[in-house]
Amino acid sequence: MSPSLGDMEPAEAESVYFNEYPSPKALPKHEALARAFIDLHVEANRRVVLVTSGGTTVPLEAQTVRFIDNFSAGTRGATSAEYFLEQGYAVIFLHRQYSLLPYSRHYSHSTNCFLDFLDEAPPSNGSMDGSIIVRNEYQNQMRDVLRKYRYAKKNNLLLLLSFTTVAEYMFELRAMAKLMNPLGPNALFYLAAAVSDFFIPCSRMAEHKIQSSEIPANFRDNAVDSDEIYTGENENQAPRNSKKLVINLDPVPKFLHRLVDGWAPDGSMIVSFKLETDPTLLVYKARTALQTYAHHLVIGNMLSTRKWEVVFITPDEPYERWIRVPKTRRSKSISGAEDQVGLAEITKGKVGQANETS
Ligand code: 9Z3
Repeated sequence: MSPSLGDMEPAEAESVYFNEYPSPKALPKHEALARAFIDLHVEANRRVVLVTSGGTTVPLEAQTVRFIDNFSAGTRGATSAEYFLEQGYAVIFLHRQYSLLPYSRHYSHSTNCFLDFLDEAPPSNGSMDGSIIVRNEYQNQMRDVLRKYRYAKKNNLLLLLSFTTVAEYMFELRAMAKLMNPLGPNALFYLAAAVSDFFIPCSRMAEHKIQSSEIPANFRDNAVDSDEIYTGENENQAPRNSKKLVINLDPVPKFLHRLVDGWAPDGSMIVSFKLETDPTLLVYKARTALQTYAHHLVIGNMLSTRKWEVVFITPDEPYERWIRVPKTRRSKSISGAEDQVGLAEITKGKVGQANETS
């Protein structure tokens, strides 16, 4: 049996993993865009942050009908990107396709349909139809968001790049980190994306849609009748005619090692997130991650309270610091878009600020 990627040295796991997958089709275009973006900001001596956001998918079939998804709407990433822009960073926003984006997040996935923000003005100059305008109650907030969005666009401060699968995410992360090398200490990595821990290697993935009902024998290759169907096993071990689906996943190599030791520029700052549901594990897991990968900051959050509290785990004092949004500030914005713990602290290069409690 060949060794699992999880048992290999990080550098070996890297070469095995990246050799197994074809590089994403969009990668050359993303690299060209990122290179131009980074050159511009190196020239301006501006700090650049790579914000990753949203969940990765794990396809069950090469021609994918079914996939496993990781929880994340992209609120943390999109909100934090706005804070980074406010603090003068240029932002590469590497996000799950169709997840929340900076600025448009206030309207795109809000409790209102975007049409609810609009109105028709009374017709003028003899016209039958009035212009479409923003409703009165949304004018101020929308003007503010629009100005910030326009400013970021006009000054080329925000680059949007998307991924879907965990493999695409890995290729993009590696490519972006390497391209960011000329930034040196002006580079920051803020890894809020919810990255799957398990995947099916290409070599063991079913090509076609996994069948749940009987397929006549003359349509099947090497099929064995059984009550179970296996995916992630070798093709000839996998009965194609069955009732139960058994999925066999491998661990995704821990690429944070490679980011810290190989891909990211010397002197850059690396911030990762740790998501848990069991409160007794959160601090332990976040601290273990920090010790294992030896980066700069792990931000721990619980699924149920992630919008109101996070814990910063640092290698130096204070080691553990909780930041909580007081109950009175937990309201939704006028658009209905939810806000999150304001991680302005990180964007200022500080850990902890006004709304913290311990
Ligand atoms: C997070 O923990 C993010 O804060 C959330 C944000 C995904 C909870 P939303 O997008 O949610 O605002 O809905 N991200 C990191 C999750 C993750 O996959 N971390 C890995 C782990 O926990 C380490 S890289 O093992």
